[in-house]
Amino acid sequence: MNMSTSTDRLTPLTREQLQFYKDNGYLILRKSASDDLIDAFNAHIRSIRLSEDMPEWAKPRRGQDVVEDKDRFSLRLFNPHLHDGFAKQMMKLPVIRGALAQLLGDEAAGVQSMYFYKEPGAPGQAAHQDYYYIRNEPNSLTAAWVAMEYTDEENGCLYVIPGSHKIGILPHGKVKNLEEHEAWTDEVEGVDLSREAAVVLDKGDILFFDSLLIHSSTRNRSKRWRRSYVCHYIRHDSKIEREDLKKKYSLE
Ligand SMILES: O=C(O)CCC(=O)C(=O)O
Repeated sequence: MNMSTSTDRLTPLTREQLQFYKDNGYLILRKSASDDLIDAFNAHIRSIRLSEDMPEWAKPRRGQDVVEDKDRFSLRLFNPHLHDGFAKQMMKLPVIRGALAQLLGDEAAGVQSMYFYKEPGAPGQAAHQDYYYIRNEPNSLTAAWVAMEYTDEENGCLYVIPGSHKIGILPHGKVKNLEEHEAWTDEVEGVDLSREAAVVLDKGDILFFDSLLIHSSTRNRSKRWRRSYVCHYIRHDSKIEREDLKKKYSLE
């Protein structure tokens, strides 16, 4: 990938924020995407899901037609940036590009995107480290989790263990609490999860986190959705193992 190290990108992070990220493995940039932009993207995804001939990539369940109308606004869209221009532009937000370049020391490239509806009643994801799922060398994997609406403990916000990115990669096993978490993922083992702290975000806030940070989310116990757009990035010169995520998207 031919990527110049351009100097015209944003540098949104202060020295204090960079130090906070180094110490804690995560960082919140408040109100970093405008309400207008978030509303437009939510409406765009909604229109894709409302379409009578919904493309295969956008379906809540691959290979299955939508049976009930409420299913149109459920689960997630996996890797919409591969198929949809708006989703790709949201992956490339200048503030994200700039922050990642500061965090990683060089230009980042996008490798994965997920738009979550997390509808009322939907389970969360058990505690894990993203590097367990997305191996890359040298490891520079970083997430940008954009709140597409207000998210708190009630509608299934993210929880993190501050500083846990310093422990290194840990073994993962079967999910323990199936009441709370999806069964198809794995759960980190040998960690005191009582240290997890809720990350309450407003619409347009962006949470950046390290691939070794232990994080999870809880079931949505509210009557609201918990929409989020979560993209994963690596430094442009890191190499990724998974075939399905091999395509790197320049953020320029
Ligand atoms: O948003 C969530 O509920 C889980 C997302 C997550 O754990 C991840 O993207 O790694």
